[in-house]
Amino acid sequence: MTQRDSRSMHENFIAGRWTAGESASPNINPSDLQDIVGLYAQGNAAQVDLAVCAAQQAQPAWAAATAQQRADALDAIGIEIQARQQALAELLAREEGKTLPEARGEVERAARIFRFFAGEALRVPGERLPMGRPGIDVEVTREPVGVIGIITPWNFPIAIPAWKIAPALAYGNSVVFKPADLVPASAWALSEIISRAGLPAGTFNLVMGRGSIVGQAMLEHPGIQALSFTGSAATGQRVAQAAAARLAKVQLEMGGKNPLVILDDADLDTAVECAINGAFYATGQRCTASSRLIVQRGIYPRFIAAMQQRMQSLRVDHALAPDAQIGPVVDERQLEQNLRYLQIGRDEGARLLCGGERLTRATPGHYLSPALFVDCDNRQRICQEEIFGPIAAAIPVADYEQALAVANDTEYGLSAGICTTSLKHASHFKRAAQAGMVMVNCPTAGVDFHAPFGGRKASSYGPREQGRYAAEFYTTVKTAYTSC
Ligand code: UN1
Repeated sequence: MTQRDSRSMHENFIAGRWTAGESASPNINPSDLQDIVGLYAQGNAAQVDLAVCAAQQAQPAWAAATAQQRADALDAIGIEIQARQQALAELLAREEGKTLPEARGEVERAARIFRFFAGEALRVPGERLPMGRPGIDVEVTREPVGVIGIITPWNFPIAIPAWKIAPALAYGNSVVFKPADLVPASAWALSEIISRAGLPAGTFNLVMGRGSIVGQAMLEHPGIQALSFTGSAATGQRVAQAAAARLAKVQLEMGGKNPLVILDDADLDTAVECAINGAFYATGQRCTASSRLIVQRGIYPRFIAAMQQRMQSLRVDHALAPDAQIGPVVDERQLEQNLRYLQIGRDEGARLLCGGERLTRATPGHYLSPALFVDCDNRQRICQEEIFGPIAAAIPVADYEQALAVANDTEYGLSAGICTTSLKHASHFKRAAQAGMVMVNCPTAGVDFHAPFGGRKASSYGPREQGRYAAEFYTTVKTAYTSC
């Protein structure tokens, strides 16, 4: 299986045809560096150009298809993803290092997103306004934007592509899709399913390869009217600048430094579960991860003791091991970044209570035990900079007011959580947290596909993703006046 896969070449999909790249690169399993998931094409600027031209040519026919035809295509994609859930989950776990149950959940999410947007294709919003002037009818409709460039990160190899591609297609746009270079297998499998859904050739294009080559060519291509990007804040800035320079529409989802506030009156078990899940599941590699645990002093010693105990029982192992709870870090570079931040924390005087050690397992992989810094100060770099690994910082605070101030004292604003049994504090936090998403007695990570997703400050830029709010980015509004 491994041998066959490692030899098989996975090509780009351009203008309805599978097309070899300029070169190819191996996709390596972070749980077992000897396991090659497959060879994946590396595209170039010329292939981006071919894909954009094909997308431009195909888009009018796709926009002219009936809403029912678009809905049926998206539904068929969702149904096939669901039917192949186990195989797709194994592939995802193998290439990214998420545990199999987490991968299964992600694949299920991707399937449901396609099925949700199948319905949305039939519910494109529009309205007729009352006449402002006598005899002049006013209608507001939403039309496709045109060609959408989609650039996705490595941490959700199928769900994030799904939540950008599904609405793009539902609303009648065509797509040029570049998945993260580290995890092309799930993206390729998804593209293969889409390639058989009966879309006009060129409506959907896959160009795999490096951000600096394929991504850059997409940013600069005048034929792409809108760019949707999820990734680092630094790259997001470059995407925004390139989009602004040629007046393309842009939607950015970037980093987070999400606070989870734990008040004295919190249910301890709930608080520990939220913190463990939010900080360490998916190896902490989520922009919604709870990387700052802001804990009131009355519960602080009990909370820290319970965390330490829970952390010692967390099983870090091969993503496909039956009892693994936390998989490996995605690659060597990311592991080195985690180790660097562990050192930065120590140098800043934070106390590393437990974890943060490289682990060896039966197969060679990037294993790291989840780490908890305690007695932290929010001004420390480990409390301000996104680490994107299984590392959390606990910050003691005196009261709710201080907790809120510390929670908001960050350049990011994606997700903010609070564990409390006080309705007063929960209600106030929902209003006062400077974040796009607020979680009460639930982890900061893990969101629903039918609700808007996005943040404030340096976390997000442009319209929200997901749910019916996705229409804002993937359509453009037309106002029609008719004299009657
Ligand atoms: C989630 O927490 O369920 O890159 C989703 C990320 C986010 C998605 C988080 N865009 O981590």
